[in-house]
Parts: sequence; structure tokens; C-alpha cells
Amino acid sequence: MSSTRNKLIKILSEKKGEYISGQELSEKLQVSRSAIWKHMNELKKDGYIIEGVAKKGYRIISAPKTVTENTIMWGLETKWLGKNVIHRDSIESTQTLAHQLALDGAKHGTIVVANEQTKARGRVSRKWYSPKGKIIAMSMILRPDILPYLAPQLTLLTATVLANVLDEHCGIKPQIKWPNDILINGKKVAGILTEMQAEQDKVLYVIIGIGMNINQTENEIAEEIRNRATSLFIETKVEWEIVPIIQKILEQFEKKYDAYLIEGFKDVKETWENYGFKINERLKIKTAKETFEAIFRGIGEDGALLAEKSDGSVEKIYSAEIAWF
Ligand code: BTX
Repeated sequence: MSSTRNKLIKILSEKKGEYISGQELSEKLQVSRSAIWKHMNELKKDGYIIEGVAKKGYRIISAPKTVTENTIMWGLETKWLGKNVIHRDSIESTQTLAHQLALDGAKHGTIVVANEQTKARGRVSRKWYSPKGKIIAMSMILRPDILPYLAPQLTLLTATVLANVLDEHCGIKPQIKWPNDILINGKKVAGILTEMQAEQDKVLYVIIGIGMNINQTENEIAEEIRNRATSLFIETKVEWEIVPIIQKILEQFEKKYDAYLIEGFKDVKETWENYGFKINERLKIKTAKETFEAIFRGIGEDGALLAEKSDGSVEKIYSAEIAWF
């Protein structure tokens, strides 16, 4: 898509439904008024509803429902997140492209979104299913000024953002299973994958990948995971528009992330525990060193899982496989 069209969408979006004259647009974009008119017609073909009124100018009435660079940007109320959107209809993994872009110097807040992933991954290279048009598959490129060991907190922060959006926008009370699964009625609806490039005491970049099941029917959930995965459609019987959910996630994430950098992890911890799965219940923990049973006592000030052992001592767990009874 031409960069003029992208700029045009951006300007119209920022006007949020107010008119902008053809003259002003042609000056801003350095193209003729008839070129503007042609671009408007192209946008209409894409499904945008645009009103043109003599002496007032143009305004967007509504954007199409499909996920594209433009529809994500249209009406997105963020300051820095999602100001650069890279969209692909189909991609192996948004995570992989995000790494390449980050290494090439992509700006903080750039996001990569796809309608389908053919080789998406979870942690430790597990497979992640992302069927076309039914899901959110998105990776955010961040350049936080934090010490590398704090980066896992961003996973927990992202989990609270997803939980809040499901709660406030979709009317569902989800749960967060430590550290990165979002569950509805005990089944996984979303996953988060945080990856980082860092030097000893400096984060070069962090990529946060978000996968969320939106409109799959039961049959469209891969058989292999059907007994433990769900979608918003399955849970609510409503077919959801994907773009507004992406926008809510971006808007909430930006707010929480900015607050986190100033105020620290406390607020994230509270929200996380509010949605925490099986707090005060028994779990089995398998770390690189040992396997033991404990009671899950929530998360620490730093995001570690707090495991109370049979002798009453509480151990902080940073990385482990967890099994719940
Ligand atoms: P995870 O390692 O916690 O979970 C992976 C496991 O989840 C799989 O082994 C499988 O059992 C189950 N699973 C696979 N696909 C789904 C699904 N669609 N719904 C529910 N359960 C599933 C979680 O890893 C992190 C996932 C991040 C995915 C995003 S999507 C955008 C970005 N690109 C990319 O390649 N990965 C991230």
C-alpha cells in the first residue's frame, strides 16, 4: 500500500470524525486534490465509509472490520504504541519478523500483526495454533530502560492487560495461570511469549508476543488441544470484532507499561493476584534442581511465584513447570 494512503488514513484517523478539507489534505500530503480524491475511492473499495461534503471536506464514518495496518490505527488512542504497524495476512510467526525488525532498528512501540501464523511458537518452541481470521497474533517491540532480570515482569504485566480487557470489554472473568496463560473456565484462551535481547545490564529490546483465540468454534480448535483450549466465541457465543480488542489491548498496555516504569510492579502484582488461578491451592513444582509439592501463595513483589513448602518456608520460584492438583 502506498505511503500516501497510510498517511492519509493517519490524518483522517487523528481527526476522529471531524472534517478535513481536500485543500488541507493535499498540502499535508504534497499531492494534488485529484490524487486525494483517487485515494479516497481506493479506501472506499477497501471498505471504509467516507463522507465527502462540499466546503467541509472529508471524514471517515467507519472502517472495515478486517484486521489491517489501517484499521488498527484508525481510532487507536495511544501515544507511542502501535504508531508503526506491520501487518501480514499470513506469516510464519509475528515473533520472528519482530526480532528481525528490532535488530534492524525498529522503533519502540512498533507492532507486528497477522491474520494467520503458520509456524507460531510458544515457550521452549512449543507449537502455537493461529488459524486464519479467527485469532489475535501480535508481537510488540519494546525498548525498556530496565535491567534484564526484570523483563519477566513484563509478561505478568501483559497478562493483567489481557485479563482486564477480557473483563471490561468482553464481560468475562478470566484467570491468569502463572506465569503466562489466560484461562476462561479453566481452559486457555490466550498465551504470552516474552523474548529479549540484552547485554549484561542493558535490555536491547523485548518482544512480547500475544496469541488470543477469538472466533474459533469448537471444531476449529485443533484436536490436540481441544480439551484444554477455548475461544471467546466458544465462551460467549458471540462473534467478536478483532480490531477493537487489539486496540483495547494496545491502549491498556501503554498505560500500564508507562505506569510500571514510574511506579514499579506493585499495581501489576495486585491486579495479577486478583485474577490469579488457584491461589492458596496445592501445586507441584518441577525446577531444574528438584520436584516438590507446595501451596501457591500468589506472587512476590518481583513477580516470582511464592511456594509455601510443608515446613512453612516460602520459596520464590522464577522458572519452573507447574502442575496443579
Ligand atoms: P506456552 O508454551 O505457554 O503454550 C504452548 C502450549 O499451549 C502448546 O504446547 C499447546 O499445548 C497449547 N496451545 C497451542 N496453541 C494454542 C492455542 N491457540 N490456544 C490455546 N492453547 C494452545 C504460550 O506458550 C505463548 C504463546 C504465544 C503465541 C504468540 S502469537 C504471536 C507471537 N508469535 C509467535 O510465534 N508466538 C507469539
